[in-house]
Amino acid sequence: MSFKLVIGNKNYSSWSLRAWLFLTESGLPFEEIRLPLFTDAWQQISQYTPAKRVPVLLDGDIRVWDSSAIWGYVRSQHPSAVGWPSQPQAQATARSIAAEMHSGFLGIREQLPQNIRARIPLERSALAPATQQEIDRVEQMWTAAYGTYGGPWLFGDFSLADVAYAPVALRFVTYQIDLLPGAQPFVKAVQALASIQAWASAAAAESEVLDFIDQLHTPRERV
Ligand SMILES: N[C@@H](CCC(=O)N[C@@H](CS)C(=O)NCC(=O)O)C(=O)O
Repeated sequence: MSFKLVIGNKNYSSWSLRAWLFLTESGLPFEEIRLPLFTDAWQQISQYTPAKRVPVLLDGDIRVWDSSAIWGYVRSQHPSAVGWPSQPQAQATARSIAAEMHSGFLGIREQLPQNIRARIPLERSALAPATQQEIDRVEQMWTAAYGTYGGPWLFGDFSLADVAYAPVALRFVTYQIDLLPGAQPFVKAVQALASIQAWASAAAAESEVLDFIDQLHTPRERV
């Protein structure tokens, strides 16, 4: 039986994108159940997960929620699904930075929320100092990964670290964040991915608008 994946809006839901990208790049068939956030349809989320958050994976009667639980569960059944680099140092760093994303970067999440179809140019200096430091950290880790492993992805082959950071790359595109040259190859690699282009087209075609995201930055803050 194939999987079903409950997701939010493609434009706004970065955790949905991670689970979707993981399954898609793993070549595993699945059906999408889209529940746009904070609409009447969103109320159905309680029938899928007590946590009331997306993504949720349905495998028959089995439900798995939280993106990292989803790829852990799927990989236990499909070991060839997208995973971690095999070389120990690469794997240690890949796991660490993916965990860093999962539990941190609150400034980026709050000030640069996912909004794939929008273009809202911001100066880095207009952001809170903590957010600027988080962008510095992401730039440093991407630059170090490309410097060490040589691309085309953070650790050579496409891995769960790339899944974890793909939505961050798209946020930097939305807000036109001026990145150091060493961090740019990752953004370009993400934008060139056919699966990401398909997701972005679907995001652009969605009709729901979340004002608290689209109106977050006042015209004065915009470049
Ligand atoms: N750590 C969770 C985060 C899930 C999450 O926060 N999802 C957001 C959408 S991107 C959500 O469902 N928000 C609904 C709400 O806050 O009520 C994961 O990895 O799946």
